Amino acid sequence: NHHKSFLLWFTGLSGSGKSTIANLVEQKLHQQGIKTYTLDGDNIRQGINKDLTFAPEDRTENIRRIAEVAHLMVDAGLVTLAAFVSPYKKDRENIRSIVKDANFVEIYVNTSVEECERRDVKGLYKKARAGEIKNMTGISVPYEAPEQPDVEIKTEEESVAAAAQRIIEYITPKLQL
Ligand code: GGZ
Repeated sequence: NHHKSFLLWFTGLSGSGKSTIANLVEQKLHQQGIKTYTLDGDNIRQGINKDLTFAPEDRTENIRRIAEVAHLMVDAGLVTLAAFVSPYKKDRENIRSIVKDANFVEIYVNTSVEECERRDVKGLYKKARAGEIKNMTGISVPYEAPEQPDVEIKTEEESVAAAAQRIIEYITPKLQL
């Protein structure tokens, strides 16, 4: 039952599919008897980070705190999943230095802004276009795409099931102590 622990970090635009894929990966890990925890906007931005906005400097602090929490979880032996827009390259490099490099897996959920806007699950893109939301990633502030992610998922070409399976295949050999 002993295995290495990891931080699986999902980055991508709002509505790209990060949480959906992370949730399926988590389910598959559970089926292998692996204990996990998933950090996402729902349990972080309403809790420890409820003082933070979407201004660039607050996003940096958001990611830093999440990385520190994830570090503790990885130390405790959990395979930790994190799904955050995390739009800035510097912030993602900082995660790698907080959690040990060998324990960090960067997963780029690459869905075009056109497709995210078409899906607009939460109506945020519409609000951003109407000027009701400032600092909307992909619309009014940039998303800095990873250049060398460990895994890249193109959701417009690959199903959620196939993407989750590919992530499992990537990490399975790394789980052995
Ligand atoms: C981006 C926003 C914004 C703005 C609210 N820009 O699809 P969602 O709803 O569930 O995921 C998005 C989430 C982004 O929070 P993160 O903590 O992941 O962002 S970051 O890593 O950049 O700190 C979206 C919602 O919050 N949301 N306003 N302006 N996403």
